[in-house]
Amino acid sequence: MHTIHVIDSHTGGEPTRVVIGGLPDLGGGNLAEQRQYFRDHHDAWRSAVACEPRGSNTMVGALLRPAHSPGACTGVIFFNNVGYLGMCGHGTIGVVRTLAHLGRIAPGRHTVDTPVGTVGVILHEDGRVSIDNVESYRHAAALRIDVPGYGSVRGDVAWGGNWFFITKDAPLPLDIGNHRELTAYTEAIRHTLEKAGICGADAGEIDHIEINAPSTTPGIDARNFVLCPGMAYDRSPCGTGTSAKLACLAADGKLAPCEIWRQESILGSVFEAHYTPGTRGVLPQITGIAHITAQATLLIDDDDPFAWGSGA
Ligand code: PYC
Repeated sequence: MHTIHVIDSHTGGEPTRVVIGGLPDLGGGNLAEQRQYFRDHHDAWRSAVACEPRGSNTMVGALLRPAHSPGACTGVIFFNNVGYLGMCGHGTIGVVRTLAHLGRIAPGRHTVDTPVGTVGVILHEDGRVSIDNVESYRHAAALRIDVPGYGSVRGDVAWGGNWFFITKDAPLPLDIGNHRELTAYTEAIRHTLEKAGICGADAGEIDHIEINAPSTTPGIDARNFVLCPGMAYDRSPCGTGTSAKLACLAADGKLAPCEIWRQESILGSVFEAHYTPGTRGVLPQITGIAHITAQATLLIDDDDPFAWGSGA
């Protein structure tokens, strides 16, 4: 029987499972190299943690690793039911809240190493967490694609720690009751991009599709629906998706530096965001809150036919 120690939380409704012990060693190297080693040699452990029957297509795992850069409070590798993420905004908020729950960090400023760079975080006294995300930028503006069954869709390609296609074009209102139709639509966009060979910089796969439209909620700027790589929608406003959106707003001159942008998710949970100018794009800061939901030991019994996860 193998045992894995985890702490679960959710950020605006989106789960994060922080792995605090029990996974095999990933050797040395930076976080990107360790993520590659995880993928090449120990991928079964990813699916044991994130896939059914212990996880689901909404689960984001966060494997804690020793800090790599001087002064960082931890390193982290994010993964899900189908693979690995560069960065994860809601997940970082979950990691910081988990470290506070474990008594490993106090309120104040810290840094966290990820495979796509070191991010600054602030744990506020009231439990909210701010992330100084990696530099985010727009790669392509006002791209038009012809999506079978839906017609012409216009959107931007932007980096926010993951690659996003962001469109305002929505076939239906962004209401939770429409989540099946919105999932089908965003899946069709993803397949169209794949078929057309449309990528981010360095052939980066665009594996997040975001519909972002003005919100009808007073005091909120926009509502989004984000399709994640495992084909589940993000219950949170998506930290990396909000960062990519800020980069597009800044590039269009529609949001000034330090101006607050309130982004709500399809569930109505909210991240507050702003940016300062970067060299290539913007340096976003995203603020949200996570709540701890469980502290558990996962058991992996080799006699169980689904011990290492089932499906995707
Ligand atoms: O918050 O960045 C995020 C995120 C990515 C995938 C799910 N959530």
